[in-house]
Amino acid sequence: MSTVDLFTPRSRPRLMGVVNVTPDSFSDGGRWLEPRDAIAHGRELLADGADILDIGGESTRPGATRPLVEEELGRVLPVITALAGDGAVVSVDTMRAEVAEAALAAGATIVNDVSGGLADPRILDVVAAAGAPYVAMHWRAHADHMRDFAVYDGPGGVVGAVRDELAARVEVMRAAGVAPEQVVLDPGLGFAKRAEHNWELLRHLDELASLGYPLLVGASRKSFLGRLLADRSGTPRPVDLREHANTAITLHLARHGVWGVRVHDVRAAHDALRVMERLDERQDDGEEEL
Ligand code: PMM
Repeated sequence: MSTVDLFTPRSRPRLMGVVNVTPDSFSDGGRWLEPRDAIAHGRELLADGADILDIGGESTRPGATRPLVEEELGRVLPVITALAGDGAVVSVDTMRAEVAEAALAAGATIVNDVSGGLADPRILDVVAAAGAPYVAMHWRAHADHMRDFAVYDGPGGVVGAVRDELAARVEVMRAAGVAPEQVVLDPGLGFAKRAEHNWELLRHLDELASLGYPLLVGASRKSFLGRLLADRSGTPRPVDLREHANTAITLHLARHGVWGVRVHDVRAAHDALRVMERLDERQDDGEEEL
């Protein structure tokens, strides 16, 4: 997919495949820390049907401590350079202006900022100057204490709070010179959210879409799925056995017309979306055998 296709309407969401170049991400920490492994993994995700590769060098798992900026740069830049060099549409998953700027210079197309510009407001200047698509996620605090902020007791509950806080971020972005056409919003499942908050947000995507921006959602491998699928003793389903549940969520997101879905297992999501798309075509299916 070329950059120009990023915002053209299409019948299914774009698939953003996750490449975490970190030692400690909850979903796949340490598996792709070597640039060579991360690059090979990114290529696999492309072959599986990824439209975008999301390359990140900072773990946001609850309780994680932050890497130094030099560490983050050292992790992501070689991987971005190689995969963008292959022609992939790359997003950089970073909260830091310096990393976003270097990533764009290395060939990244999109800036995916889980803090929506709160962690490092200068990132908005970088995005505005580059004219780059900007994914702004709902966020309240860094990973080491975000659990303390998972409180949504206003009248609109979690959905109203996330909608209003994202709308406020959009105002700040626009004041910084970010064009509305650049913006994608994300409810930030699992970030200062408890399981019930995530389910509520997934049930009310329309209210978030009413802000008028494309939506990206990432549920893949998150702990609310592990909790849903816990065994009889209450032990959460392990991270790598949550994929079928995530596929169900991907289809739910597609039915609600989201712009993008952030996943680890691109093939599972891709295949499910192809089936959905085929069913929606309603054409004469000819003489195909069972
Ligand atoms: N989740 C994670 C990291 N980056 N970016 C966006 N836009 N949305 C998300 O939900 C999101 C993200 C954490 O998950 P990981 O450890 O699987 O990367």
